[in-house]
Amino acid sequence: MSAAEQGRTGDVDAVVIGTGFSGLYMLHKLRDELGLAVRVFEAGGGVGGTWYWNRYPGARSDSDSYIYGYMFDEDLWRKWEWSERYPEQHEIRAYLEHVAQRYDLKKDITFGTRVAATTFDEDDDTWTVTTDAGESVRARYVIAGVGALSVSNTPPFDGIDSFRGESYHTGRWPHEKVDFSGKRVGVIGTGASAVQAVPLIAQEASDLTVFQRTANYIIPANNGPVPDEVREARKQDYAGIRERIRNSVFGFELTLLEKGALESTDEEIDAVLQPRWDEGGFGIWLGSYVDMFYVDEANAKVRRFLHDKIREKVHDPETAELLIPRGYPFGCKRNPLDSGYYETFNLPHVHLVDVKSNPIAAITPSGVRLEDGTEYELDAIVYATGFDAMTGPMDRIDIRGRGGRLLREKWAEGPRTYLGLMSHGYPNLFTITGPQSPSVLSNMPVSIEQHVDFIARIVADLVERGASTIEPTQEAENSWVAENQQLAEATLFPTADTWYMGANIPGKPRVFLPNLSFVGPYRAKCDRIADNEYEGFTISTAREGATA
Ligand code: N01
Repeated sequence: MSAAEQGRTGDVDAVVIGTGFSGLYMLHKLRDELGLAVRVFEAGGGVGGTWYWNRYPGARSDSDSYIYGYMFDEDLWRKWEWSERYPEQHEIRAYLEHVAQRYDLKKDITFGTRVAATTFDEDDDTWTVTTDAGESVRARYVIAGVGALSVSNTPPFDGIDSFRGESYHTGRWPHEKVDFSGKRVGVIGTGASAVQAVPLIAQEASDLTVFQRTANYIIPANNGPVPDEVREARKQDYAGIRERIRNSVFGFELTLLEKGALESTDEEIDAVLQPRWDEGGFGIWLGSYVDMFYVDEANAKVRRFLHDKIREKVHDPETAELLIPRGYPFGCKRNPLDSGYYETFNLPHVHLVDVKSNPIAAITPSGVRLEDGTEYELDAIVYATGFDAMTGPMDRIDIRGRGGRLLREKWAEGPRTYLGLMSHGYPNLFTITGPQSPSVLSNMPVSIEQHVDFIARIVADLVERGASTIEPTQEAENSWVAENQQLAEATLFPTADTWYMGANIPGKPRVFLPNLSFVGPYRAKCDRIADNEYEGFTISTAREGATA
């Protein structure tokens, strides 16, 4: 019997959920490198995950394209050409389609099918995965590549179904082009999706009203074609780039400064931030002052620079003041990158409405009504209202582990995991870039590759040993949960109402969802744990019980 065949039970060895960056690479790794039988279920009609659903105007990644892709295959990385500094949605979809074809992945993917439930059978250490089409598949391993931002959030506004015009959510955009020409459009929300969509919607709409609850710190993207010599130099530096992003803080080629903002004069700060502002991208956020994440006084020094920039860009002083974020620190709410967002508010047909001081009371048949009774007549409403982040995609699956315990009940007060990878009581169930891993605080493809490689290493080791399950101990999980919160509480992140904190969903527990160990150190920690006989995990062989 081959190593791959040892300890197999079930219809397949592994079920993978989702075909975004995570699921596609996981399938390739388990099937083509480990020789396992794998089934993949995908709710969408094609590959792409997040990029399959988020088709709103302007949708593109905020990571530079040369590092927004897989780096496990040098030939794939070298040969794929991105057209601009940041890849647009349709190009990312084309890239993932190309990946699916290159590794012949589609034959093992069932599209248009959502995993509804998965239940662990303690008698034979397998999971039974059930789909919304009524199919059941038994597998030893289940790997959730369900994405961090895949459950869209539409606030339960009164009267929402009464609206007679068109309604859209950025995270569930139609496949055909939506034409806003000559229409009065309302956009609710001012997060990264709205910031990308608003300038383009404004080009078509006859009248655009943006309903803003919280102003965001928005940094220029500075998108455009990448000069040939820069592209060529990067092509020559595959190994260097790969090494640097794998060992970086956030998965980018950005390094935080040693000298803090607190020790710097305003002139010195301007001299540091201005080139980063001109360069565009996340340099101001993830490649400047580390103390701004920990000390509000340091953060205020960076905020001063950013507030001045908004006043420079927006002509109407009242609108500029409304667009200036207040009451929370820069960098602790995901700051969007902009391609003309602020300038859009200089157009006569674009209006900004503050729905913090005067919240939306209801959606009416003809538009939006605020609490003070003001009505906005609209032909279309765009809900750019975000996602039930990180835990939402796991919560909507009926996941039952040992003793039939529902994962969403176990996580009712916030996620409980070890390494953001597994949860005690749910053997052989892995989450790729799940809650309590660096995930959304990094350039996602880098963290996805690390998790997929790590999961594949674990599975290969289990197969090699003839082991049937791996599961974190209760103690290891408790310490990871505690460490996760301690790391967050040392920073200013918990002081902002963000989806990082679950604060965007009414009733969701206020817990910091990602992990602040940082990309390089987290990778090293995972490797050390595996080298150290999977410290914090219990590995069992079938019928014999615990062995390690
Ligand atoms: O969602 P969001 P998003 N009444 O949650 C507002 C990633 N992403 O889709 O801030 C009125 O950021 C809400 O207000 P507030 C990226 O990680 C990546 O824009 O909660 N308003 C907010 O303004 C990003 O962070 C890219 O006060 C309400 C907005 O809706 C994440 O996805 C591109 C409201 C939601 O903003 C989510 O971004 C796009 C209410 N009841 C997105 N409820 C890339 O570059 C909510 N809002 C890869």
